[in-house]
Amino acid sequence: MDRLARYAETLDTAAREANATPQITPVDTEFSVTEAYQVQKLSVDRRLSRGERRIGVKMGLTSRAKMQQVGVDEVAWGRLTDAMLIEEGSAMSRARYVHPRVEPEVAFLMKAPLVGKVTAAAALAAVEAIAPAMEIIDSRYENFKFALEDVIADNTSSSGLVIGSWHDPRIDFSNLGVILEIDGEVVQVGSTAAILGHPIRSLVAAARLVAESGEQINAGDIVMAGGITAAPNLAPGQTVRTTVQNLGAVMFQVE
Ligand code: 0L1
Ligand code: MG
Repeated sequence: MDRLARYAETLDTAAREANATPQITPVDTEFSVTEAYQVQKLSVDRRLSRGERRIGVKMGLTSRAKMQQVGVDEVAWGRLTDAMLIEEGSAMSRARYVHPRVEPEVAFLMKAPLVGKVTAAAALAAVEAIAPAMEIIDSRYENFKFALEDVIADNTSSSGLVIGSWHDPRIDFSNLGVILEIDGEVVQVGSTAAILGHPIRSLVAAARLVAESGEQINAGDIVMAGGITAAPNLAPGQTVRTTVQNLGAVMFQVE
């Protein structure tokens, strides 16, 4: 097994067993972003070979705050499978994750493919619907610490998603107020504008980045646009709710 396949196996096992693993970059100082995306694909391919189904992509590092935290000025993407879906209003098991956090987001449902360099207008024309959403991020690395290459290899920390009701995308969603509540207490407040200034820019970036890996966004795909606020830790017993102005609320429980 070559080194990239070894990393993919380690990260896949860490996710399956909910056990943290050391970062790659402190030891393999030559590990590149291109190789990291190859590891991500190899790792998600292992999931697909176990019967999981690809359902779309997630965008990460889409806010200035997140880019500064990781020390980058480029967004990253990850792959979503049906096993990551948490039904709206249901409970997720904390024990299945290493150290999960939650991000309020919006999600796009695609009605047409998007490939490579596209305009914002073309991206919007390919959107069937928009929904309030939350992503469960769960770095498989110890202490939730990583360099850019590490986090890309780790499917950009993606591990779960919850989607609310789909809405007609022909509304102005550039600057909608967002509230994240845990147990009825407001813990984060933000705006969809935190996603690259306008969430549609995240979809434009997704089309470009996914094409760089030789893939495309397909009709029927879900695209998670990116985190809107800081991501609080999740603990058993919590009720977590995100409300997006004009799009309504989405919630789940932690058990
Ligand atoms: O979805 C995100 O923006 C998170 C990307 C990875 C960084 C992190 O895990 O905080
Ligand atoms: Mg996210």
